Amino acid sequence: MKIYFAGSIRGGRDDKALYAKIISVLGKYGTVLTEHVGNSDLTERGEDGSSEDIFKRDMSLLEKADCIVAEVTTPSLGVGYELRVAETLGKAILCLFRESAGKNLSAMIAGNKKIKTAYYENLEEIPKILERFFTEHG
Ligand code: 6K6
Repeated sequence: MKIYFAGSIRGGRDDKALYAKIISVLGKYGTVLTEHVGNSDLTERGEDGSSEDIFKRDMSLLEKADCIVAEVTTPSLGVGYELRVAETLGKAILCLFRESAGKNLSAMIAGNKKIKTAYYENLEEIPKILERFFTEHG
């Protein structure tokens, strides 16, 4: 199973430690193609590499992926774009939204029947959510 993990970069790095933890749980189910999303050295300023190179590399990884798992609590244009591309490519899609953060999830995600959205409060709930998703899509 090739897993594309998506999380905010230029949209803001407040949840980067959480992304790293989710990526480590995802390792139980397959290869995470985008481990860099959890890298604590990546800042929202995005000075490493040209945007064009990043875009080309990520779109190619997304094509290779079997599914996409996105942490969507911190809103990110890039993650929203990746989700739409994943939908067009027919990939299985799981979004994770942390209700305890007090944010509002876009209706473009919450209202999309092609996207499974799991609402959670804390990290301890993630293993069960992933287990359910990969039992259905493994
Ligand atoms: C270096 C420093 C900051 O960013 C970088 C390199 N940038 C990226 N590297 C890899 N993937 C990226 C980068 N920027 C965006 N992405 C992709 O878009 C990731 O797959 C994320 O899921 C998503 C984040 O989008 P933004 O709009 O929050 O940046």
